[in-house]
Amino acid sequence: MNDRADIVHEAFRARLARGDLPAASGGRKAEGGDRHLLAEIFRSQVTSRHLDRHARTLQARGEAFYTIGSSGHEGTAAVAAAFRPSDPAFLHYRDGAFLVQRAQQVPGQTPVWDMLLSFAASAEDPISGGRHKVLGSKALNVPPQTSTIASHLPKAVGAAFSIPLANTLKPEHRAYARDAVALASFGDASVNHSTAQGAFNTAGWTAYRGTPLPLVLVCEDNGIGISTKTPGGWIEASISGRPGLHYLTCNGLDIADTLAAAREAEAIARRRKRPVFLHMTCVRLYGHAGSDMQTAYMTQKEVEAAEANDPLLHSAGLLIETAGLSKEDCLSIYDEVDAQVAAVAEEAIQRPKLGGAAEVMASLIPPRRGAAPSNGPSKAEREAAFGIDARNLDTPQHMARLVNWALTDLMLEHREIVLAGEDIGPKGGVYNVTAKLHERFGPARVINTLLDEQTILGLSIGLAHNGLLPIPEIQFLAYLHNAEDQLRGEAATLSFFSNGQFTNPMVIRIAGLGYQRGFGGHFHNDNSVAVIRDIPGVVLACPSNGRDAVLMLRESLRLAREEQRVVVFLEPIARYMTRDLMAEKDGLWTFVYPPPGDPAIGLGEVGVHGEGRDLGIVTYGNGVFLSRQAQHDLAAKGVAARVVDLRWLAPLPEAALLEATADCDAVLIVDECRRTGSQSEALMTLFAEARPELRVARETAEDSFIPLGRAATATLPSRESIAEAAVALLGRSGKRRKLS
Ligand SMILES: Cc1ncc(C[n+]2csc(CCOP(=O)(O)OP(=O)(O)O)c2C)c(N)n1
Ligand SMILES: [Mg+2]
Repeated sequence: MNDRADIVHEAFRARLARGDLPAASGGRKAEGGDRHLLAEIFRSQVTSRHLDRHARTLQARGEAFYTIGSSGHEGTAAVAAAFRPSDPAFLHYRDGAFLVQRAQQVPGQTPVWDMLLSFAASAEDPISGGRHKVLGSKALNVPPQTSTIASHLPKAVGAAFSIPLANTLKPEHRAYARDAVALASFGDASVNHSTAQGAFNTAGWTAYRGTPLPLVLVCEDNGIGISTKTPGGWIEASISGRPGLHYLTCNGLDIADTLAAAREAEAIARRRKRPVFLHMTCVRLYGHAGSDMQTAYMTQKEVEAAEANDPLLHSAGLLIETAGLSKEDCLSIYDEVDAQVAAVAEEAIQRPKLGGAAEVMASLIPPRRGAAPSNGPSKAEREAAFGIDARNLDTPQHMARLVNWALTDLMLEHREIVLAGEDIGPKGGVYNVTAKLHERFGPARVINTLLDEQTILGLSIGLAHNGLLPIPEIQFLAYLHNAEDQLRGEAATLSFFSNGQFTNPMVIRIAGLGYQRGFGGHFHNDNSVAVIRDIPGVVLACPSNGRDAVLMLRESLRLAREEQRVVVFLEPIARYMTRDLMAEKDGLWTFVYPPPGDPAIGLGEVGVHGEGRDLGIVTYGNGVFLSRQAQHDLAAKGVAARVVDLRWLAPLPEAALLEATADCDAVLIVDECRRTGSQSEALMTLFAEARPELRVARETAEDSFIPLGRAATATLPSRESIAEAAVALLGRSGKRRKLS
């Protein structure tokens, strides 16, 4: 008998039978009226324990996958008991007991059955539909979390932030009660992660400024992260003095103490709207996960010391001492639940698994939701909001102003839209795109965030959970990388792992790409979007001009609002202020603002400029601008080209693109992003597969970062290089060449 789970199991029964129970911890005492609740908590703890044990057996039989247990952390059941099931809870992976206990608060729940289905990766698993072993439940307001530690903390801050905000903005799809509290739990080692630190900092910063934030952060301190020990006293030393965070501590082995501390935390968060850090000490039993051999990094004595502190023994001792239960009562609860879990497990493993790729992928794209029809902003509202700008609505403008106006109209039309980003407030953003919005809509809807991209996206995810419609801004494309996990690991996976039950629709505006004159270097002129393009389910939009930007932003907002999509809206910085295309003062890159109600540019619709059939130039962003110039130059050489503006980079508008180039003799792909990993690779493949006979070439940026100064565009496609590549593709004469 080597498995530590068996050892702990036998020890529990034997010690209970002998009455060899740990002494009372000396922590806070339960109130008289809590006896029944403590017994219920004990049952939840026992249930979670047996779920762990049977999951291990199932895994050994090849019937369960990825077991990471809650054993030792069962004190979380007492935390759950202090909150309402309507309080959103973003849970640590060791919170089985929390989930079981919360299920007691809602009629009709079957947590054992549900969790076993998840362990068995059954398609009937009610939370992930068989996609992962996650703790979660729609009915219990527990969104599933990915296994990336700490990545759920920024959105928990956002969810807490959304609660008072939603009281003001009253979004149509609001999910949380007026006085809800957001909860998030995590391990002690996770506290060190920069994502966690960022979330604590944001929570503290927010409270320090006096902004309400009903949030409880629960640190489950078992003293170790996989094999790396947390220095004794570290959590308290590093957290307890942080400004804005109310620090509380409790003994997670003592459910009376934990319940009392959790209630205190709940009261501070709910009544005073202050963030609380609840530090719960506990133990970890059976090692980190299924196959972990603890003795590689812990002494036998340490392992046994943790086991001797089995929380179930502590709870049994407490119940016997204070709640009138006998040893026999505790033992019979333990054995009865064991038998129940064993029986349910045998049934759960029989349930169907996910079939083919289509079933797996069914929740990558969230379901559509009903959204109240809107008549658009009223005339009076518009006049008030646009103010002096209204005079210019009929004169052509550059992209920065057109995007600003589109945002204005969208914010007038949809009260639930909230902007969030660095310097987007009174300054109006680095490029003035959000100018006057702060003044027009106030600081609640135009949030000047602190300087942390993870916070910006996490905040937005949390807002979206509560029905608000965030439009976060990342100041420069290169800085998305500081937070890409919030997009890739969090926002994009939520629908997938929750079988479409939880969503976080948003439109992330990012200023990016190259060609800025006299400014930048590689961070302000980053030219790769590979990291966005390959995320399943995410829409990537990239307008090339102001008119398209308006019409695509409206479509992006619709995709988020009605289809719950996560959209990245990439704005080419270099075109923000561009007015002219061919010659000075020609004004060809300015456009009259298309009023609300004009048909939007739908997802998958491409733009076509010109009718030339010799060559189709397929491009996007700045490439459209340069290709239009090259188109002009090529015409002078007798080459009739058309420029096809992709507009949408992910998913690629394949059908529309093939149609737009169907009668072209050749195709030149102009891609301003770095050759490796650029959209040109996908486009070359598309044409090779769809039209193998077609002559196709590409003109891309070099695999280089962008330098400063005069050489700023040296590695990028240019008007001249595009024309040259076109001529080379078509043959020296530049004349149309018949296909053989
Ligand atoms: C960002 C990230 N890095 C690494 C891992 C791998 N990993 C999973 S759990 C874990 C340790 C977490 O320890 P702690 O926060 O103390 O939680 P515990 O498992 O002890 O409850 C690590 C390193 C991960 N999941 N996510
Ligand atoms: Mg730990």
